[in-house]
Amino acid sequence: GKEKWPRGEEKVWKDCMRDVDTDVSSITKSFVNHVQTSLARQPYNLDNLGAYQAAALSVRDNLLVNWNETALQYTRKAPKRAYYLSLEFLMGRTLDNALLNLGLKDQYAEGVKKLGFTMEDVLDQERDAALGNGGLGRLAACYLDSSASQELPVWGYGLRYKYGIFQQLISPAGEQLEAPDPWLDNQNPWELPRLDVSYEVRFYGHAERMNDGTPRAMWTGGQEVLAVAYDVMIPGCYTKTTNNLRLWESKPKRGFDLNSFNAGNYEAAVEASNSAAAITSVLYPNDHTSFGKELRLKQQYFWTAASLADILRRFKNIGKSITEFPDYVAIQLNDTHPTLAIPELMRILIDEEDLDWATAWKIVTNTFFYTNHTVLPEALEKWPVPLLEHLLPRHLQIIYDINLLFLQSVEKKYPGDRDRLARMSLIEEGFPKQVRMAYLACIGSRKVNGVAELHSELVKTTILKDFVEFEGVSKFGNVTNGITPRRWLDQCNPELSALISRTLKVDKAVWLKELTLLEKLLPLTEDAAFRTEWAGIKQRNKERLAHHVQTTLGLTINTNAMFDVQIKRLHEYKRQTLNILGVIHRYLTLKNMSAEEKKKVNPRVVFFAGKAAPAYYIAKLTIRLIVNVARIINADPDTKDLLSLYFLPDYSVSLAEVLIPASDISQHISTAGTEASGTSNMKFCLNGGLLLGTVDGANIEIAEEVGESNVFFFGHLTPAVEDLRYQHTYHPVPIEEKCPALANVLNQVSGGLFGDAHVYEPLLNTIRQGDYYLLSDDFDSYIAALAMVDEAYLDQTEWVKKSIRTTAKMGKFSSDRAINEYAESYWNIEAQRVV
Ligand code: F55
Repeated sequence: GKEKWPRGEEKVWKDCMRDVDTDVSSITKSFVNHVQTSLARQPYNLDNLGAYQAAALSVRDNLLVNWNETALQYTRKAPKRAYYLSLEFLMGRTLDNALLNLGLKDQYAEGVKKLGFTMEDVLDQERDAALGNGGLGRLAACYLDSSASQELPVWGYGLRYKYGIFQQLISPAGEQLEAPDPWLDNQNPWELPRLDVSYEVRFYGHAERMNDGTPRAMWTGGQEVLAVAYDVMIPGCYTKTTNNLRLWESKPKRGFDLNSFNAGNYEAAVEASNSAAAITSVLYPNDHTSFGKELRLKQQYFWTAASLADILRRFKNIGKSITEFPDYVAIQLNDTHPTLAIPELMRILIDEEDLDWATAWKIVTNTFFYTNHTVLPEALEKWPVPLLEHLLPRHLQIIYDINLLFLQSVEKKYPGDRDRLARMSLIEEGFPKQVRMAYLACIGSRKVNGVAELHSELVKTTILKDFVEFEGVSKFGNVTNGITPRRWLDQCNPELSALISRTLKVDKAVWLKELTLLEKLLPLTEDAAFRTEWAGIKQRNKERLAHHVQTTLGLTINTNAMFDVQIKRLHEYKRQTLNILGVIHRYLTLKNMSAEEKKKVNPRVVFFAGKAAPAYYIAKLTIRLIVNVARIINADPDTKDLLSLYFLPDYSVSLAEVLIPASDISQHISTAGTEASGTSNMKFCLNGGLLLGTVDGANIEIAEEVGESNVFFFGHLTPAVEDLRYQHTYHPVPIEEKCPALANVLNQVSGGLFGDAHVYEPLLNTIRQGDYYLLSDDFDSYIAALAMVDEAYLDQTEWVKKSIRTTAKMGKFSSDRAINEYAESYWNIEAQRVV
């Protein structure tokens, strides 16, 4: 570097600067050092948790070395950077991932062993960082891994929730219970508190326009809350690049209000301080519903305001004119949750930077990019105007101004089209009026994208149709989701990863970053010895899962069965109910079989896992039904060797890492047109599991890659859905007539075969009446598809070939491909080599 050392003797500094520890003896030294000093513990009574903490602290030191060099490089070169704003980052565990990305796993394993521990036990001590609900949050985590691995200058911004997604317990009756997730309780070695990096964020108060011919206003009064930064290191795979995820914590501006305290109003004083801390206390556990709660809106503004202030401060340090902001900064909005960043940047540019409206709007609309993750109407965020007016009066003014100018331009293009104006207005009429956040995100962004081809088409033809017509189709694109092969193959399936490296004779440092190289596995489908190795790994992964279930739940699982897995958030559109009704159908069929017939049946073990939003009654009933069906089926001597069923509680990233490599077949069976993409479908396929699914989301692109003969598709297609729903409403046909097999299953549940007959009526009625998600339309073809899976599984040679082909064709679904598409076609940023 050209910089002068700030003080002292340069040589002394330089001699003392450390690099990454790579040899076993430096590793054990650093480990023991942390035991002695950071942890202040005695070696003789160090337990696994202590060993994890020492290992983590020593790995963290290595990450920080790289992290500092990366930051220095970005500051020196001042390249254009991208920021990923997401209310959720579902990171899971860090230690294993960091060791693999640093290429130090073997060295640490050896070091830890010398000190009397096993790597497995040590890794198992770590709690998941579960700051997300599901796919949207995990996607953000995969994208951070890929950004660092591709050496792209990308930072994440989110909230440091004190409690992540709730812990799920299952009561004896089979009900979901929720407990808090105090993930920070035993210290978090992966974050660096930056108590010096903080911003004040205002709420409430009043906004007064200046009336001086400028668009400016003054926003004063109200509550001021402090945002404090915590930085999480994001190591790239086999690169020095280590990016940053900055999470904000809220705290009161002053400890508590001394005036109230002295006046004897202790409660009021503490209350103000509590209300500041409350902002980042808990992740909202709802996926696919927007609840309109004030605290949630506070979270959204708190986080967008702090992040933008931080981004602007960094931009100002490079000394460019504010009009060049979009040349240095791209901001990706992960769904509409950070949409307030749009009026917030307008507020800063106008009220603080004194720009005129047009200049400010041009900057804003060249800075932001918006990703939509769903077309389900109940998931589209809307905020009541009175709530916004109360909490963020200045932002409401700006939103109204944006709307006015926007509608004027619409009126100009379509004179007199009142319906269109009402449809496109940012404000939905009603009591109360509401702000349509997806529309605001759309008009305030440079580009808008969906997350799989079909979904992106649906965005253009349904929720944003008018906007496509008005703004032109080129603003609307697709970036098909991806997953990181580091966590979702190398980390979760080390045996398969090793087999691939050995077979391709390519180091994993290469193919993990160039995943299309997996295609070279294709010829090996014809190699019997390779197939045997492949099948052996799947078998051992099934045994690993069985062992996990045995030790955590005390249940014994038949590992000679086909493993059939559906793991995802519980939701009617994902149709776990279709799956459980299919299981019941199989059970009833088995009960009616002769001993002779049963001999031809291949045993099957069905796994479910997933959380339901705490207020989602029907989804919770589905869990209850699954648990109670499992209770009956697993205890039935007539069938238990051929069919068993498990609901694994408290689904998490770490549990997924054990389940996914063990799956023979996984289910992705949403009603066509409802699952934007899905990402676990990609994870299963990457691990050689076959896919049973509907023609929806990324399933379609997976089938395009592996060939339709290697997936099991069923069900109606998207264009039929609207029609079928119309039929349900205006020409309903009783289930008995339409689908006798389903009617029979429903009647068995109603009749009490699985206990508590009355309990399930509301769930069964969603199918009998309306059947919005079309279970009765797809049931017969679903059962037929399950039979085809059974049939295919009988020919193990052909099955293993399909499995190898599936893995070989997953290259497209690396999140490296996805993040490079964002970098090139959206953000216009370039890789930065850190040496
Ligand atoms: C969370 C909070 C709200 Cl308010 C709304 C939605 C969510 C959420 O978790 N959404 C979500 O996970 N969406 C999923 O995103 C994935 C990544 O793009 C898709 O693969 C998946 O299809 C979609 O449902």
